[in-house]
Amino acid sequence: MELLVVNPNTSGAMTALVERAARAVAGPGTRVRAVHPAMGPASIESHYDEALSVPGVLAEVAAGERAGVDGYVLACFGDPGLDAAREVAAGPVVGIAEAAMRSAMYLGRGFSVVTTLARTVGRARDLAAHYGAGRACLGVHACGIPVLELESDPDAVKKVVAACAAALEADGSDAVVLGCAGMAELCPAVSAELGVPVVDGVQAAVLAVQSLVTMGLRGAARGEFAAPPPKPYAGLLAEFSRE
Ligand code: 5HY
Repeated sequence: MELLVVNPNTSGAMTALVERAARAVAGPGTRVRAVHPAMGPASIESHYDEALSVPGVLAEVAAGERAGVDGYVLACFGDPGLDAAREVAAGPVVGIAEAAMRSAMYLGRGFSVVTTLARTVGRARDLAAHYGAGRACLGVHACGIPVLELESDPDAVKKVVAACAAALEADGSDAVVLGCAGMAELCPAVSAELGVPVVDGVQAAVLAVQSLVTMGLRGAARGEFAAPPPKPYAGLLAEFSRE
């Protein structure tokens, strides 16, 4: 099978990072490619960033459909454009926030999320409620590191570990969900420090999609997630017109 990991921001370094993390857990018969759009925000840290990342996500999914990709991972913790991507993709599409939260719910009564900037905490809370994980999500916290500094900040692991330890203490939770694709490679060091399950959404999502494809399950194709009705799009979005 071929899986496409879409990094919704335009950072080549983060795309390479999520590809490494994804390939580290993909099965022997699974080919994984990671891509990012040619258009959109360098990182996603606001509702504005997220809204403007969606056309790029949908352009990459459309390219994946032309290439016959079997399944998709949206590698941004806001799961931007997830529902729209499910309308245009034949195969399953899984967002890293949803996959991480569902995985954490297997591991205990409750989990904490540690994301990047405080302003993204609300979005993570909304997603937990949206995915039916509201009761298990005992708290959402920020480590205060901007997305693109996760790789360059020499103290990133120390800061993320401290934020996770404080979250576990404050929430009384059993596990931690890392709230950014850019934290994927920090996961082993953080879990070694904390001694509790630490979930990386990139790997959780790759394994979820791989399982769905292995079971022969494709995305819902009728009703709410049927292909979008054909219509013309104008201006900058003309390429999204559907016949
Ligand atoms: C992410 N932003 O995973 C989110 C993290 C966040 O560019 N990739 C991003 O802070 O919401």
